[in-house]
Amino acid sequence: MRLLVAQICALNEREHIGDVIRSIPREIPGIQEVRVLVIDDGSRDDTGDVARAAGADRVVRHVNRRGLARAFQTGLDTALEWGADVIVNIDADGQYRGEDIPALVADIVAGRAEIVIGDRQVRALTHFSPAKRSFQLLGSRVVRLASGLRVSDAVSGFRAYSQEAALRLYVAPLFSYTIQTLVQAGKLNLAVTSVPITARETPRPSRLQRNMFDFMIQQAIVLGRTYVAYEPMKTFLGLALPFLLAGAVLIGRVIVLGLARNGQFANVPSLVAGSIGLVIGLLLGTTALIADRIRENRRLLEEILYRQRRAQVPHRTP
Ligand SMILES: Nc1nc2c(ncn2[C@@H]2O[C@H](COP(=O)(O)OP(=O)(O)O)[C@@H](O)[C@H]2O)c(=O)[nH]1
Ligand SMILES: [Mg+2]
Repeated sequence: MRLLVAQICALNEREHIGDVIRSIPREIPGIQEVRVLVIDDGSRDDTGDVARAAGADRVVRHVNRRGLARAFQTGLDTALEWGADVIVNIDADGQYRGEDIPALVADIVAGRAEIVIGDRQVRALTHFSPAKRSFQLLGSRVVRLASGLRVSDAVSGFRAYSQEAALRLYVAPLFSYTIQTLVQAGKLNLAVTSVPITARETPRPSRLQRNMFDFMIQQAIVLGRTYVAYEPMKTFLGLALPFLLAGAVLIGRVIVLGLARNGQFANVPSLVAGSIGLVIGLLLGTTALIADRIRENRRLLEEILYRQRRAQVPHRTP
């Protein structure tokens, strides 16, 4: 493959980004050229200058902070403009080792995968508190259910994407890209594998999460929104069904009791509750139909976006 782009999304990372950039190998088996791309998300410090001095080939700057998800998409767009065959995302805080990149991209270079997740082996990460470890493992389990993928470390920021995967993915400007991209990859049937990597301790305060609880809520919102966009029928019919069933049972009860009393229909509370259940169920059912049409629309838009981006990529590998 011709070009590997290592992209680094950074927010106020002057202290660590230089070391990260210097740790990225410029020669990787199966790759002709390695370039480093930094997306500086409106840092208040001199992250961009430090990155350039450390050897970054390009620093794209958002004048204002637009968030990690948006920065990630800016990175993919820029790397594709360069004609990247493989895009590696690595964090600016030194949590991941540039030295692990050759192992990370091996499956993509060999044509065995379209996305490779660097698996931090969370179970054995002693610098994570037991609570953080449990929540991360639980989160990955939920992402496995939602995406249908066998991923063991869903929020790892150390990943590699093939050009095809980068062309197919579209990251909405929500909280973060990690879970969105996995749900999309699962629903778009991209080939995802994991390789074990080393994760270092990063003592500086997180730029992304205020605290663990906030992080979980934000990620749950991202997961919910992305899942509904791809599985509207399952979601809304799943919600409608209990209401329809409860409504039918309650109204059935009124009718059966009424018939047993020779047509004297009495049970008003059941009748009211049953009717409300049926109405809510029907509304959710209608929502399912409309959302399913919107899903179809999204499919077409994704295909248009894919073809348009593909047409703009220079030097495509056959
Ligand atoms: N562009 C951009 N990057 C961010 C933002 N928040 C975090 N990052 C970067 O995303 C990576 C992961 O953030 P980090 O603070 O290490 O998150 P944590 O590892 O989950 O605590 C680092 O490279 C950060 O510089 C943001 O709002 N915008
Ligand atoms: Mg970090």
